[in-house]
Amino acid sequence: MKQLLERFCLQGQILNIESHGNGHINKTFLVETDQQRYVFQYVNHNVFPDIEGLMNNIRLVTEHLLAKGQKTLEIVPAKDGRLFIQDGEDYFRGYKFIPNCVCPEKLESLDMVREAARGFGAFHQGLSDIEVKDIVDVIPHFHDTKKRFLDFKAAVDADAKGRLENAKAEVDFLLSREKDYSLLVDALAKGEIALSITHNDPKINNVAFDKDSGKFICVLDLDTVMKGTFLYDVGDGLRSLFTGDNEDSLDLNKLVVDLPLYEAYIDGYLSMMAPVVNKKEIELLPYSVLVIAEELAMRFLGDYLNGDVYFGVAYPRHNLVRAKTQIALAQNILTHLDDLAKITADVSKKYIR
Ligand code: ADP
Ligand code: GN1
Ligand code: MG
Repeated sequence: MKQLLERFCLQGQILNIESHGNGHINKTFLVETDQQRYVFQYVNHNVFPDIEGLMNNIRLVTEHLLAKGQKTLEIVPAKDGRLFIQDGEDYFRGYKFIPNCVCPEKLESLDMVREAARGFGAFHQGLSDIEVKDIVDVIPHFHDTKKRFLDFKAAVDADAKGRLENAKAEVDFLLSREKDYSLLVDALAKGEIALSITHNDPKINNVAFDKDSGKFICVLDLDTVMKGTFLYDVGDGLRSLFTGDNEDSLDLNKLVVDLPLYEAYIDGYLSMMAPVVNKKEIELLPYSVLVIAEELAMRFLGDYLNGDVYFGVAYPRHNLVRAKTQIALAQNILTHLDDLAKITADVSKKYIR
């Protein structure tokens, strides 16, 4: 790795290299010189076939934020000016280390929820005027829920592994909700909501918080930035907070929509994004969580039916269990849509006049 590092523009002499963080996708290292600290990563080429496009997306997004004086990841270029280097099968890139930060794996408080949402709100707000046409889709159709539904139906029809009989109720539920799947996609296509930049992995461990103050510093892990509506991220961010540690759990009773958590997230988010959100987007906020939960349920269940080809599994029914969790969450949200709409309306009155 030292030889690879020599090919980057680093300040000072390398003193130490060690493994860093808990990411599941990339291999991350902390590199220390006598003057600076850096984070270097082997980018997962299996998940991301177009590393050039991916790094160019990150360059465009981070330059846009930096030009506005916002904190963000900062790429360390190679000496030949490229944004990464390729070494055989490996793709290697670096960022400046963000000092004094923590990226929590677990939710600790509602203040943390509010701060994480503020972080994503600041990210979206900063990017609300970027030229979206230059951003490539590193995973095409990622949140195209209508396409996800077609893929899901194809998996049901094929029943390639004879597993359909284990998942009848879940399949029926997802087939019955077809009308939800066009809510975000059609609003985008009609121009009722803005096409902008989404992060697409808005989990709490992708937010850097200041170790001392607990305030957000910036959003990390920009590999999946693509075009879309911010509602994808709000929906997915809330979805992941609601399922928390239970994404793989059989105890569906634990899965209730936590209204104070929803309020804290929407409050944090709109405190940053209120100047750029429109009425339709506000109306769709509660539905965004529903749609993303249903979409992920279709992805898990489709993968179960296909024989677990996308998501790694620890046992044969793992993806079925995961799908059940998302379905339980979606069903819970369906019974709380009025509460969520009321909270959203009340919070938005604070920020939008
Ligand atoms: P993955 O895609 O594998 O999740 P991430 O880009 O999220 O990879 O990085 C993994 C972890 O490394 C993060 O959760 C964070 O703890 C740490 N990390 C990544 N980039 C930086 C950085 N620039 N400064 C400090 N820590 C970082
Ligand atoms: C995958 O591996 P992780 O947690 O970063 C998936 C997300 C899902 C999530 C569900 C590129 O993300 O879309 O929401 O699993 N990422 C990709 O746990 O497919
Ligand atoms: Mg990460």
